[in-house]
Amino acid sequence: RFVEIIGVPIEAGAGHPGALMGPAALRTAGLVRALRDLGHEVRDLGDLTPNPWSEDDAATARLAEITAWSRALADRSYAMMQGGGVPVFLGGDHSLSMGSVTGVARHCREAGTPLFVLWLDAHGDFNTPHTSPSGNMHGMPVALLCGEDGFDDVFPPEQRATVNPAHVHLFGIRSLDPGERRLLRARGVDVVDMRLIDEHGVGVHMRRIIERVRQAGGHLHVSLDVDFLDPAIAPAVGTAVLGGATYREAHLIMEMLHDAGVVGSLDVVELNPFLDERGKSALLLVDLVASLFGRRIIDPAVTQSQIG
Ligand code: DIR
Ligand code: MN
Ligand code: MN
Ligand code: MN
Repeated sequence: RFVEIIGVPIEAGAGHPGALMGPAALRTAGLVRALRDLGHEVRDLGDLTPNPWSEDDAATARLAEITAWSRALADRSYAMMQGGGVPVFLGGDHSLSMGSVTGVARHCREAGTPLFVLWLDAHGDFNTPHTSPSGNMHGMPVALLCGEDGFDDVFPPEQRATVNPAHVHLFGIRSLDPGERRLLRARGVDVVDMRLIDEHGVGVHMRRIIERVRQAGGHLHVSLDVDFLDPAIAPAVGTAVLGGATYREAHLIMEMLHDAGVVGSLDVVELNPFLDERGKSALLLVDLVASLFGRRIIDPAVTQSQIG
């Protein structure tokens, strides 16, 4: 299968400006070349352009902008899925997943394929307009995707994705707001927080999640928020939280996902190049995506022969 890349330069969902430069920074860091070097056919579709939105009312301008992007992206994401490639959505802030996953979910629903979501993030992104302390929509996409109330402006109900909350795996979590924590518990979302990762290691939980997707014959959508990573290795985020995933934890996740062959679509979001240190975070993200698409330290046949 070929890989199809699309930039989604939106920052209206974040509290700090800068994420709209994310797609450009990921391209500059060599994303397309890294995937081609692995032997993949890669098509770069450039950046998405939404329909114009009205900014007359300052109070609702950000909502109007996110709505325009979400609707355009849901249509494009669905078309990319129907085309048979593996779509990679370059953010842009995490509100873009409202559109990307809505399109993926529509494809999966029509194809009768169970959809699972792996959300790699410091945050739960399960706020609604009623629970959000900040009002920033990058903290809300999982709630929208799981059918929570308060999002009728973004998608009319009949166009809304309905992702089963029991098929969502939040991973790397270390910051939840009180309202979203209550909602996550009530909806039965699987939350692998940093405490569980520290105690068991990422491998245990990744094996559990991968096995579940495999047994269902499912499609796994991976949504990678830069703030999943520890800010020491990925400083280019507006909402850094200490105690994130290490370099090897992140690579191991990508390597296991590649070997399992279950990933059908990917978001790489929240990169804010304005806050980066000489491209360090962008380069790390490119390396992680390369691991997800098959880059490995040593050929598995060689390893096998050495361990018998
Ligand atoms: C916070 C931060 N929970 C909010 N969320 C972020 O604004 O809802 N998500 N930064 O990535
Ligand atoms: Mn499919
Ligand atoms: Mn986050
Ligand atoms: Mn996020």
